Amino acid sequence: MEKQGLKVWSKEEISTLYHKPLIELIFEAAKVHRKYNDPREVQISKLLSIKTDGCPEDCGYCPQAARYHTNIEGNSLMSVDEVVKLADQAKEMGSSRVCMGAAWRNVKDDADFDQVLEMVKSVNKMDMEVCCTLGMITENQAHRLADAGLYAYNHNLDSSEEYYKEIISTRGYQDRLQTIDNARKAKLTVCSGGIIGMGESDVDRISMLHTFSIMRPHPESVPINSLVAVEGTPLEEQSPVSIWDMVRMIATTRIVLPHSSVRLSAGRTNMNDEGQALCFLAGANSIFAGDKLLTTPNPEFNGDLELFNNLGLVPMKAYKKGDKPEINDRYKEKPNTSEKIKWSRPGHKIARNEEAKQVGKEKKIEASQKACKAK
Ligand code: SAM
Ligand code: DTB
Ligand code: SF4
Repeated sequence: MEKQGLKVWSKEEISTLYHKPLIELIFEAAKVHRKYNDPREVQISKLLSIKTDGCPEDCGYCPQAARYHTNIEGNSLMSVDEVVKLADQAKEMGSSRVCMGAAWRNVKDDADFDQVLEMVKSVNKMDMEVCCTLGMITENQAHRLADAGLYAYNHNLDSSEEYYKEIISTRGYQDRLQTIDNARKAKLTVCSGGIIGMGESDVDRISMLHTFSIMRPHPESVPINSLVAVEGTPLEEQSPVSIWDMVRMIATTRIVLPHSSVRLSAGRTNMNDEGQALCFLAGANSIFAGDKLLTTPNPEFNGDLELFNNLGLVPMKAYKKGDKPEINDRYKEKPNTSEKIKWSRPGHKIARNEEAKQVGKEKKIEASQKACKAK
């Protein structure tokens, strides 16, 4: 059965696919990949953490949640000039897309948002695809981002609706879906994916893919992250996912979402070149390049270059579909104040999040006592 030209997948069908012998699954995914993509092209994207750390949310995987004690360096919102400088360096190194991330729960209609809109406009003018990931956004905010020249909005579902409750208590899954919908209403392309290795089951991974598969249209981009377990976060003790799970997830995503760009995202420092080669064979269309993701390490650029050369991969150009957004200066207009959205806050207790928060509190007290003594 098809809906709007796309196959309607049942969870059982996705499960059958996911559990195929890996060698068969990779072959099938590679065939789909060749049908819709040039298999030699891989997009190089650059992540910029435009506002780091101090986030009010309790995402169990995230080193930027203020309540956990992690050793990352925070920064307030970057200047537009700094963003342009970094985007320019990334372009020199073959990046055709810049993804700007902010450690926010949701966007507020304030001077910081105005500054982000200027960043979007500036990077669009550099002929790079611009993506933002700023937390939850309203429809009006999505329109302003689109008018500033934003190409994609990233908002991950991260896991199944059921498992999401085990990871985050400060916001609900429905709000994630609402934000994706708001981005769609503004005709932004959607980037939404997930993380594997958080202790979820295969059923959760399949359920997340099913949620993407029933979206019309499918998300244009689907990042697959493997958890980077950071000390101080509730998930610090999770062991790394096996490369076979990563390849399996990428291959299944490629088949279920044949038109989407499947992004091999966080977790590459745990993968060798051969493992990554299998991910490209199974349909991965992009990587993040540069030695840092948002806050955690990523492979060195020269190593990636060597990998591209060895495999005969070439960096993909920006706006391959000829769909560069035009800038409309109405993005500078004041927000629509009649738009009142209340994002939810489930507030249930997640034991490991509570524990990490308590440790965080103790570490902060310890640090301030040390600072007092040193004076
Ligand atoms: N605050 C915004 C939000 O949560 O939507 C945007 C930034 S947030 C860091 C973007 C995404 O990074 C998350 O949805 C998650 O998928 C990914 N991420 C964060 N920490 C991660 C980790 N330790 N390992 C893998 N992916 C991670
Ligand atoms: C996505 O799915 N992965 C990227 C991007 N979208 C924003 C972020 C990965 C972050 C990994 C942890 C860190 O470096 O803080
Ligand atoms: Fe905040 Fe985003 Fe990190 Fe969650 S994932 S704590 S919302 S920065």
